[in-house]
Amino acid sequence: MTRACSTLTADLTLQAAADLLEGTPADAGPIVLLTHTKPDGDALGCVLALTAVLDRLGKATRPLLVGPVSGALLTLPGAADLPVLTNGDPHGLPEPARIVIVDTAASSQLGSLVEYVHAHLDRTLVIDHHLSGDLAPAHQHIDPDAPACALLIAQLIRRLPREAASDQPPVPSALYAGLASDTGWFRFSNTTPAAFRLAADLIEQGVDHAALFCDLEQNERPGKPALIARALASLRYTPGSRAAIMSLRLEDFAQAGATPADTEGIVNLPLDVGPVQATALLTERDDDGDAITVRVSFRSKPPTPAHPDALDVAALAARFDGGGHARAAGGRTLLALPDAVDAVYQAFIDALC
Ligand SMILES: [Mn+2]
Repeated sequence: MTRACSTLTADLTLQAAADLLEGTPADAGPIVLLTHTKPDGDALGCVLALTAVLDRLGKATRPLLVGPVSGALLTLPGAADLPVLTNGDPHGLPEPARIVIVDTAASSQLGSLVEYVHAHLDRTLVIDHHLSGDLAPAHQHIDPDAPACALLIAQLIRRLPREAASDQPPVPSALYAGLASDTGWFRFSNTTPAAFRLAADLIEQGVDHAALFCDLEQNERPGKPALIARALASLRYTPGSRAAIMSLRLEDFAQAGATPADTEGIVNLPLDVGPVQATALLTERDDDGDAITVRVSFRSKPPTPAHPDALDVAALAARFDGGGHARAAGGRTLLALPDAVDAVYQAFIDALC
């Protein structure tokens, strides 16, 4: 086990972060670009955009993703060229001049790269919009008000020299993918005026937003509708339909021809029902070691004039060995699925009374 080297973290402005990257000599080793495991659109888009502009500045870059990466995300222009570490084997990583980590500052989200990062914290720059990180890199720029890390990367790369051509492909579509995915395609409460302004800039730079939506969001596998049907068949409401619970057994996945990755978005479906304030989706998983575990995903609606008392599902997830955000959180339990459903039902009853 590599011991973490202790560093004093300097909070950088985006200009200082841009200067730090621009000033990294190409002959000192590569700039290694990393993000969290199972990258989403924001994580992958940021790595893609930053790699492209640093390449144009003549830097030696070494982007590296820890998979799996969804097939939909791999349709993003340039994404298929990014190396993906799938088997968790981090051997052969270079001695970096710089490590840049985007969209996370949490050791637990680095997968098999955690020791590599801990051994090089003295030359690591983190750009992130989450508050929950435990890494202590030499340099960081953390802005929890940013709707997506892509907004921070967009502002950083504008501060690089013109040769970085930060408005040229594949950068605009990569940043748009990040911004759109973290704001729920501009529907979530984190969709700020700055998010819309950046989206407008990126569309002016040539992003075909309708084509991106089609490739990223309308790209499910054929097993998905069968899995949705099984989840909806399990739907159970608490009294007054204020919360909804769905569950999927291992055999549901097998019979639908679906995988756990296909559950993406299913938890949101009952939120379409007016009185429903919160939802949970429980899924049986056998990829966590010997025992079958049950993953619990929670979602809740934001407060509205009609329903001012929104449910904080992070507090609910804490009852299931998990956590997250007020609107989206998750946990897990070793209870058998029917017992887990009852426990979540009771947790909703307790929280909504
Ligand atoms: Mn993000």
